[in-house]
Amino acid sequence: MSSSIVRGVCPHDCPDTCALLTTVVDGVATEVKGDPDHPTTAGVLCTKVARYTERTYHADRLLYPQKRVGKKGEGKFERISWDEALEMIAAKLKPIAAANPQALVPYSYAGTMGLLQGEAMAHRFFHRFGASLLDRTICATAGATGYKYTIGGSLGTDVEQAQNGKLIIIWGSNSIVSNLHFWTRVQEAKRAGAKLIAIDPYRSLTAEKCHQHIALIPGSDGALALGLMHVLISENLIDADYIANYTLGFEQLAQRVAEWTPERTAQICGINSEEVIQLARDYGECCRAGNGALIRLNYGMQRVHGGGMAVRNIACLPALTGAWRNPAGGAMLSLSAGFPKNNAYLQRPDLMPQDTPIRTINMTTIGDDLLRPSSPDFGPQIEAVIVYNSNPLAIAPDSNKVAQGFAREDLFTVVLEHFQTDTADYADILLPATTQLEHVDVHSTYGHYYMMANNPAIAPLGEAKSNTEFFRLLAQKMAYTDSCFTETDDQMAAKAFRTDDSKAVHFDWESLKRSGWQKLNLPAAPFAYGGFLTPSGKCEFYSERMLQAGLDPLPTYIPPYEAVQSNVELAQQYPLAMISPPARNFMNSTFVNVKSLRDTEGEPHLDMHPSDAKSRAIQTGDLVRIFNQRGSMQARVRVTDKARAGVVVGLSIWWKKLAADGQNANAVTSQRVTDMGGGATFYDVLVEVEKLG
Ligand SMILES: Nc1nc2c(c(=O)[nH]1)N[C@H]1C(S)=C(S)[C@@H](COP(=O)(O)OP(=O)(O)OC[C@H]3O[C@@H](n4cnc5c(=O)[nH]c(N)nc54)[C@H](O)[C@@H]3O)O[C@H]1N2
Ligand SMILES: Nc1nc2c(c(=O)[nH]1)N[C@H]1C(S)=C(S)[C@@H](COP(=O)(O)OP(=O)(O)OC[C@H]3O[C@@H](n4cnc5c(=O)[nH]c(N)nc54)[C@H](O)[C@@H]3O)O[C@H]1N2
Ligand code: SF4
Ligand SMILES: [Mo]
Repeated sequence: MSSSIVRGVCPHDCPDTCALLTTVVDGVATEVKGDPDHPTTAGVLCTKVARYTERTYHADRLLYPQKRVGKKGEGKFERISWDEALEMIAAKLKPIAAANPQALVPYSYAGTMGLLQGEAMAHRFFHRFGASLLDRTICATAGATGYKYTIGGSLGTDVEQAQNGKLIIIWGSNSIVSNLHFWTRVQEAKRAGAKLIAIDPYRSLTAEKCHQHIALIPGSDGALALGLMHVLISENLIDADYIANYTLGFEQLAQRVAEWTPERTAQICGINSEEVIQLARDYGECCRAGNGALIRLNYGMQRVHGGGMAVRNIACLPALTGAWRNPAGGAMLSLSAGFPKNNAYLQRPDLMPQDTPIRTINMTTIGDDLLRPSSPDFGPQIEAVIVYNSNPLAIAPDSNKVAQGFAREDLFTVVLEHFQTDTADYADILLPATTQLEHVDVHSTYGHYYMMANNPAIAPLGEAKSNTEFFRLLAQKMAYTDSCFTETDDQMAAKAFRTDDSKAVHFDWESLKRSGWQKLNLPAAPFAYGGFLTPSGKCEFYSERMLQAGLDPLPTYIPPYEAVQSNVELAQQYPLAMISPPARNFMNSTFVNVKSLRDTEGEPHLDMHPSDAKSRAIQTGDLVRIFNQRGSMQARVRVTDKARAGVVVGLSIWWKKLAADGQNANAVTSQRVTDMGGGATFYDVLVEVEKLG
């Protein structure tokens, strides 16, 4: 019997990016554990990944290539060989390459966050082909753009400081579910006397455990931040010295927020003016005392029309009060800009055709875009899609449109997957992909500052191939001779970070593979002495770049597209706001097919406030139909005051085919995009709910 422990990293779209230790006995992975020595993982994994072997060795794993034999969406396939599969794909792609390469579109997101199995060989292939570019907006671009205008880039407080905070505001995030290792540190801070405040329309698992919960109306966060700035300035709870040295546009900001009285703010947010005033005082006084005041803002607030502006407004707060001075203060959204990724090398944008401008397809609007004919405006109709690391049929908004698009008989679809997902059912060619236990990868993260290495623990199951290997083989079939298509994963990993950047001078792939993780060189408090990444080097309360982009250069409030307050007409038909944030036991739509985890979630639920349930004669346990102008889905109701009145909550994202009616929350969400960054507006939705039969 041979037994070993292999160092790896959790590949999922989670800020924690845990260091894994996989036990392998006679070539079989028997257990996956968290590395006790890695400071942020601290030996703990979430329940999903603690069961990783269950997912890896799942009886439904795709093990060999297949071609479609039934109708699109039916999910009927027949086994073929890898060589046949690659020949068939190349035969479809070659005429497209000759006529109009932009008719090919990649569709991928964060099934794995690895820099290799994500966008390295894949990008090289699509760039060389001349395919359309994909704008990966489905998650984070609204907030990232708002944050960037204000702070300059995705940098913030080091999570390893969070336990030292005295006031921690968890704003639009359910940390217990989606950021467990941050929550552990928050607990430590709580034990040391910190105050915890959650800002969330829903009393989430996390909000339940905070000292205070401010249950605002979805999409009103931008207004709340304006009201807080009003109180901070009018009560002089600001840091004049920090403002004078490290910010731009304070006078204009003060003028702007003068109109945002606590009363006006409270009315828009659906809360009390005392809550606005008290929150501002707690925050301002904590900063004044020099204590760590940390805002953990996350994506909850930015999946609405004004999501980018909301993040921008909140990002102004720590500069206004000098919270950045304390390493445990400041703000955390994504920390991804800490990593000097060598994208020019990994992704080779220089391979793109230089003679024609390449169009960009927004992944959020894939439903409409698949249904668009050729036009001078749009360019060529989409003729082929290669899907990897994503499940658009389940996760993209307005999914009836997405299904209609992928059902097009004249569309050629390749899907690389671990399982036969909702999307795989629409594939013409369905290919088996390796999991993190079966391939090499190197990772940056967005929730801590460690570079991470993943060693393969076991051989690929069946005939599964890694994404990099697929694109290498396809490049060969397309007769691409560029040497970058023969590089191995190890060769690519060795150059993943730029060692000419002081943050990663010590990066060495061979030693990273042995240690598993290595921290970047970064100061403890990133903006204690300014040094923002904006053009002015200051925190920009006033942003010239926003003005140039046609946006208000100052913080403002942008109401939701669909809300009782801002869309009175629509609200007469569909009076309830619906949000569909992550369920604890799923990772987006990943893990929904792992029975033990699905059983824990039970079935699709809808949490509904007693007043909304009563007026519709709905009780706990009733099956209901949730619907609007775009579609409908069924769910089992839980009547609970966890949901604020007027807001219904359906934790997501279910596989549609594993739901009784073949639908999920994205049947009702819309393809409209955010104010900046072209992001999805998943939580900007009005619906009506009725009891079924
Ligand atoms: N277990 C688990 N973990 C995950 C994921 C998962 O699916 N499952 N997904 C991963 C991914 S891809 C991401 S992007 C992150 C997401 O991480 P977060 O952005 O932290 O998302 P959630 O933890 O769902 O927290 C969002 C919270 O925002 C609230 N919310 C909704 N609308 C609003 C609003 O308008 N304003 C405010 N203030 N709050 C609002 C919701 O009720 C919810 O409690 O989590 C990652 N981690
Ligand atoms: N209603 C609603 N919709 C949402 C959200 C919401 O809160 N509400 N959240 C949105 C957010 S934040 C996000 S990030 C997106 C997530 O959208 P996606 O990134 O598409 O996430 P998943 O649903 O997890 O699908 C990832 C797929 O990649 C596959 N995969 C994993 N590793 C590999 C690999 O190495 N190779 C290949 N070929 N495949 C692999 C997995 O099996 C899985 O099916 O969903 C969005 N959709
Ligand atoms: S999903 Fe997040 S918490 Fe769970 S193991 Fe992966 S990185 Fe850690
Ligand atoms: Mo996400």
